[in-house]
Amino acid sequence: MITAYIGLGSNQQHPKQQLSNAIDALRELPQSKLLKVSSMYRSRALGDIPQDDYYNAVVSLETTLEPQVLLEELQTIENAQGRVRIERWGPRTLDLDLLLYGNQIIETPTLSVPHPRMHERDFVLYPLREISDTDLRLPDGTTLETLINACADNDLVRLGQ
Ligand code: ROI
Repeated sequence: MITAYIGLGSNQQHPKQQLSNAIDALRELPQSKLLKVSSMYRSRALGDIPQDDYYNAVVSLETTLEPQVLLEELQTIENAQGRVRIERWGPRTLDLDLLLYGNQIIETPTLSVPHPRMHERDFVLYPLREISDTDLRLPDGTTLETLINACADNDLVRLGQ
């Protein structure tokens, strides 16, 4: 069993509902058990394209799915919730990012774990801290606390569950 962390984000078509539907779908993943769900957070859109605020959350799950298979399952959920990828940094109905897969480093053409931009995203790091053990580290040994201290503030607001 591996513990994986998944980041959720949405800024289109009732974002809170999108996240809640995605969490329901994640509960149904094969060979997996959803462990924890963070609070929801609202954050300003990162990137150069002006767009609506995002809603973000992070979940942990225990799984025996291989990372590539887990990625495909996440993409299936994204597609089922009507994701249309218009432009790379543009608005999205649902984004599911595989942030961490145990302590593994994965580099394939379709998958990079740890997620290469998680360290600059307060909307990933704070919810991750909420649901992880205090000693969570990246595979290279960096602590989550170190990442949080170095991360630029982006007006993150923690909402209720
Ligand atoms: N900005 C925020 N705040 N949250 C996201 O989930 C998010 N996702 C993205 C981009 C467009 C980079 N900006 C984001 O893909």
